[in-house]
Amino acid sequence: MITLGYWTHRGFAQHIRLLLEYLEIEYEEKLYTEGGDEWYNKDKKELKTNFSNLPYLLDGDLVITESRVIPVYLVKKLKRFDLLGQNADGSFNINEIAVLQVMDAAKDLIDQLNTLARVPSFKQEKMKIFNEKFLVTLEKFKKQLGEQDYLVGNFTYADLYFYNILKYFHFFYPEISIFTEYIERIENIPQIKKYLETKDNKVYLLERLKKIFYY
Ligand SMILES: N[C@@H](CCC(=O)N[C@@H](CS)C(=O)NCC(=O)O)C(=O)O
Repeated sequence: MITLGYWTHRGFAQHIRLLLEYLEIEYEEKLYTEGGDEWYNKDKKELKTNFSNLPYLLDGDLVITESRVIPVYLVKKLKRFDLLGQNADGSFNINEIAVLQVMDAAKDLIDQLNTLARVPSFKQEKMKIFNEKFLVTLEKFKKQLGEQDYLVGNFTYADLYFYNILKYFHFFYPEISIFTEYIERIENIPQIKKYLETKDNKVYLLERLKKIFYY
């Protein structure tokens, strides 16, 4: 059985949860209470890896950390190379590079949001910040998406990563409709739909963000 360890919120694990659901992999979650001792004083020390962190994934004796690496392991394990942008047999396809580019650009975007939304003046200045900081990057993603259904054409794990970031944007900017059709498309993927209807928003509330951000 696969175990995903993380805090009781979305954070760096949500796209992995979505991928596990998408791939219909049986898994259990080890949820840590933030500020609790169990992670820092016990499991973090005991995890058999040089890079002990949250999230982690356990698969038998294998311990994998790093939130953008865990998805690679999962899709390789299931030989769903298409989800990496590769050809179905795992051979090189230029889309593989596009997936990595999109992942890096998306990481920069969420890091930026994460930083700026913690500034006390964020609430007052959020529209100015949106126009000055985020719009230009979001426009790039819009261009990347173009008329395609997904970011590199076919569905890849980068879509789940980017989708999760869009949900954060939606949280901070509910008045702005961005990537609405794209979000709907992802939320209508049967496995994702089922997850959203059953598990999502029960434990991993975005509402929690209100406590840590100046919002
Ligand atoms: N580069 C790592 C960063 C992981 C990270 O910063 N995890 C945060 C939660 S978002 C944490 O609380 N880690 C627990 C720890 O530092 O022990 C990744 O992407 O997985």
